[in-house]
Amino acid sequence: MKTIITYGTYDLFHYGHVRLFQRLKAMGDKLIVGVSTDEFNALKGKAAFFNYQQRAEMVAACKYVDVVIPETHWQQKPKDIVALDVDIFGMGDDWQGKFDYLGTLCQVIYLGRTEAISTTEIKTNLAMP
Ligand code: C2G
Repeated sequence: MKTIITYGTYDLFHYGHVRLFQRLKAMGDKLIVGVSTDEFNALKGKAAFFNYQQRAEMVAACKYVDVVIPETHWQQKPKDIVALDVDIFGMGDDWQGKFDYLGTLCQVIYLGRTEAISTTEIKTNLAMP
């Protein structure tokens, strides 16, 4: 059983997130997704449109996702990796290099972001007159 983990806010859940989950799940058997709580989002300087429960519900409904856990602080990743017996930690490559320190605990990979879609772009486009 190969277990993969990733973390994020996933506000205005979109196909860029889905394609990340699709590629991560294809690397193993079980995909765990840490969804940032509203409190942690505030620490990240992000204000999500949907609250944690709503974002977690949408991520959990994705067919590539097996388990959803709350992401409450930056330092939980090593504990999660050990406690959940994670083999691969994966993120989009806007995080390239930022989590290499986890390489002592599991394989660390960064996947190409899906072009031309982001929560910020959605919000900007919707706000345009
Ligand atoms: N992503 C992607 N393609 C996009 C948009 C996002 O692959 N077009 C990926 C990002 O690279 C990230 C994940 O989707 O791996 C979630 O992105 P966000 O919801 O923006 O999460 P972020 O603010 O990057 O928080 O501890 C890690 C943080 O919680 C990550």
